[in-house]
Amino acid sequence: MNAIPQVAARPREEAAATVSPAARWTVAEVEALYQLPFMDLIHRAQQVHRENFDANEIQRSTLLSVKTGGCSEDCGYCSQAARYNTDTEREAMLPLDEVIAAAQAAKDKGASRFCMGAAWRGPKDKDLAKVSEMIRAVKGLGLQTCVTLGMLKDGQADELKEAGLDYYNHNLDTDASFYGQVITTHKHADRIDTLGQVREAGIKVCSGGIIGMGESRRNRAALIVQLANLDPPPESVPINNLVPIPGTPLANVAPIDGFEFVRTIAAARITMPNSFVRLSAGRQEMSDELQALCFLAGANSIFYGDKLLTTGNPEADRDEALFDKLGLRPI
Ligand code: SAM
Ligand code: DTB
Ligand code: SF4
Repeated sequence: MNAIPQVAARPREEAAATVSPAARWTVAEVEALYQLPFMDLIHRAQQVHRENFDANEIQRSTLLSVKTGGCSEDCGYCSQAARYNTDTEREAMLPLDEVIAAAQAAKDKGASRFCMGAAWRGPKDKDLAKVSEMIRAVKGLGLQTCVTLGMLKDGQADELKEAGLDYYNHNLDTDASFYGQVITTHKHADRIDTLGQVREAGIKVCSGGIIGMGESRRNRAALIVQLANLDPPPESVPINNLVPIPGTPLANVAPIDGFEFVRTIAAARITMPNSFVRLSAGRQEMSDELQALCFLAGANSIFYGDKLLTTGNPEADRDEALFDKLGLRPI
């Protein structure tokens, strides 16, 4: 008998009639997803995934840190916060030719998108002009472009759009009610504000979070709700597993159980059926089997290349071998 509990199965029409479009999912509904038997949850996530995507296709983005370290913010997980004593050295902005060379190499390896990150609270106007040059050049190579530069001020998103930016990454990172335990130098609401500016400018939104920072399951469910209820939801949803960085306040947090991480991917897939869900930081520490479970739960994007921003990522060869074993195709 096929008795999969149909929690959170509210039809869209009903949701639209009874709830404002900006509140499609409740925390209770997403918690109920987490509580499903694992097999039922994965089955449900696979169903949703297959209704909206080819389940054997994975999108690949390559990251480059174009301005590393020395950041004013106090994000408790981050190697690049100036105030923590980490192994990451502060570096000046990369010259344009180095960025172009890295983007070309990423394209040659098979990435479809190139994402440039800067360790800023937000860009100054003169920084933005340089990043805009980078975007123009990377776009010129035939790659999709993404940047992650922190909080934006009025007009800055328009400038990025004008330069040819496809995606802006800006993570909600964690539940609004847990945010203050991880970050105090800016607010969850500031992140939402920047996402609004990105949307207004007609740039696609990439926004997700970090799992395994000591948050509760309820916090995880609430983060998923806050992402899914963005109107519209982000096109791209990176789910990072905390990479513990010595010297940061979160260096010694107990790692999250792998199945709980997979459940989070499944919850993201079910609540954001049309979004690419990216299995993001933390892949280097995962077995091939755990990654395969994440793909089964609906992840259909990865960061590709041997480095994230400051930490390691699986070598491209290991990813190619995994794709071969699973019959996955890059898009
Ligand atoms: N400064 C910009 C900002 O905060 O949006 C852009 C760079 S910041 C490093 C981009 C994202 O990387 C963060 O929002 C966070 O989700 C992720 N991240 C940073 N350090 C991480 C870590 N140690 N483990 C997992 N994810 C991390
Ligand atoms: C995202 O969600 N994860 C990426 C990207 N967006 C910018 C960054 C992960 C950073 C992991 C830690 C590091 O390499 O410094
Ligand atoms: Fe700065 Fe971004 Fe790191 Fe926070 S996550 S310290 S804003 S680089």
